[in-house]
Amino acid sequence: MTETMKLFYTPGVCSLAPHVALREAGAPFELARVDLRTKTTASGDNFARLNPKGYVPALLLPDGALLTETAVLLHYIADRWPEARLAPPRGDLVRVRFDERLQFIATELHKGFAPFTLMPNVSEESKRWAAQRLGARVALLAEDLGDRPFFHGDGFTILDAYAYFALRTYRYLLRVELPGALGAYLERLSERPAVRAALAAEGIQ
Ligand SMILES: N[C@@H](CCC(=O)N[C@@H](CS)C(=O)NCC(=O)O)C(=O)O
Repeated sequence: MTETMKLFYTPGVCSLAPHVALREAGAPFELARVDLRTKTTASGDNFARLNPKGYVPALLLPDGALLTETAVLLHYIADRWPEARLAPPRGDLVRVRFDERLQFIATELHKGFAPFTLMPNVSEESKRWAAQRLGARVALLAEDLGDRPFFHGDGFTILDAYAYFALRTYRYLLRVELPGALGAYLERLSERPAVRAALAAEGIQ
């Protein structure tokens, strides 16, 4: 049992999205760093025993419940701290469209990074194929954003938290410029106090 929530994270990976969202929400939480190679935490705990999925992010609630899956953590944070307005209210098509975009980032971008991260022995041809698909999806995001400041409405939401991780990772892994206004969008998000604090806490730039 813990007094506050505990976010299990690894610097710079997808756990950055809920980490930023927790800070944007002003939620009380602590961090536990996970070494994904050894599946142990910085304090020496067996992470794989705690989370049999073996991956981050995972959010341990004060009652001992463990939440996993980036999109689920983001929804949980938005629902738990509604005053932070990190997602539109449920019940109409606006929310459905919002969730559709979140799901797109989760399944079409985030999970598309594997050939450049986890997957062993990927051929150059497979990498080209994967890069081309990712590029097409990022182009759709650029079209979707247009010249708006955020992906939804006029304030930061969990969609931006997930997009921040995904676009930053895409740019880093593929060493490419982001299309349209996405580069400027990413730079703007980087200046947000919550994002800066999350990056500093994870020890990354
Ligand atoms: N389905 C999970 C996937 C999470 C995931 O891919 N986590 C990566 C870091 S971005 C990880 O911990 N990989 C280590 C592993 O799979 O062993 C989610 O959406 O949160």
